[in-house]
Amino acid sequence: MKDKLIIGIVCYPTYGGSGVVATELGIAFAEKGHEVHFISYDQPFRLDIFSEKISFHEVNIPSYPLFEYPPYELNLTSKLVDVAIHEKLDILHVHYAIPHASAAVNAKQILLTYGIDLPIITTLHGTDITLLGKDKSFKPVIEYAINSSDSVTTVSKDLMDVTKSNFRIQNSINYIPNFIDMNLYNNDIPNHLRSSYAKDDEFIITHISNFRKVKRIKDVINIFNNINNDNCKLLMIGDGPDRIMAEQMCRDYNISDRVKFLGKLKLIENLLSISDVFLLPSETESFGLVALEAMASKSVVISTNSGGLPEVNKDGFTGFLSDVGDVKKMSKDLSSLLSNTQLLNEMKENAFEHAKSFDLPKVLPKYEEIYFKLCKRCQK
Ligand code: GMT
Repeated sequence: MKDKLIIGIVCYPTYGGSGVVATELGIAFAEKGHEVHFISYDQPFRLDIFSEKISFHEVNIPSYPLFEYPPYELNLTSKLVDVAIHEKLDILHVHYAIPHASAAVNAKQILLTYGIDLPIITTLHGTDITLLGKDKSFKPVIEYAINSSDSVTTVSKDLMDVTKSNFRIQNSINYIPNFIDMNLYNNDIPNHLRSSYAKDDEFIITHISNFRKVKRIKDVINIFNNINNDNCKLLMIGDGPDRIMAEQMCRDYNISDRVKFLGKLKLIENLLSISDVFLLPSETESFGLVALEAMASKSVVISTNSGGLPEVNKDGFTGFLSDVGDVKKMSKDLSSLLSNTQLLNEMKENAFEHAKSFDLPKVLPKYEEIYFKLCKRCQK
């Protein structure tokens, strides 16, 4: 019986949680001896290691004068067929419903004509269901892709409920939470790093995102501006459409000297290790992987209570939860943390302890079990 698999992974290569989860899952499987093939239009941003067990297959999109819009999904489908045949994939794990899951189910149909039955696992990550899933122009495709996958997983219980209530789901859905590798969070704070952003007695507040509307960047700046405490710095990590607005707000509030916009950084563990409080006032968040990464770095999380966030951030224990847009309460929670060091330190430890329940070795077997159950060659 086969005990090492050949796994195909499709994900977005860009700065975002679904790409991070997919990449780290692939790396972890490669470390366990499985062969992993990443397929995307660019090298996933966290895929910066060399391993003989990992290959990357780039999807090329040729231009053709007739195409006003590049048919990426078709190029991806062809690439999936090609990789499945020539690399002899046992399973294909796609992250994000569109176009990945729909390309995968098409590829599966094509592969059947070659006598290959490739099992498809689709992991839903959030906005594919909560934002795009509500858009009528995508809905039938997403529904079909979910129902045609051999296995479907969601990253939170909340996302599972939302998926079931938004779509006519005929498949069973498994909940497998996102994870972190606690080994990466040793919490030794590099002194020089802290001192380059703040004085010894200053607090460091952080926010990390893609600065899209759903992240409510305005609330981040307002929360920081509202607190009556000059003894802190705000580090804004990431980039996206609302960055310019946020920078302007800081100029208008005259707080630019205390707010640093650092852009897209890859190795966030180091920066999070110097963070005291992490702000995530999102409109919706299926899980909030970045909140978990902050907690693993002993940062207290002030977030909204939307989506799957309450499954990660425990109100009054690892941080505080508020209704979306309740900037007043989030500012009050931040002020009370910064004025009570004992509470801050206690909650930091709680955050770290709670993060351990999402450690990689606890989650990896859940995916592995599905892989082996579906792998045809493993049953012989
Ligand atoms: O919104 C983002 O940060 C990007 C997005 C993605 O697709 O990469 O993140 C989603 O997937 C992450 C990994 O599962 C989750 O932790 C995020 O909560 C989720 N984002 C939203 O639901 C808005």
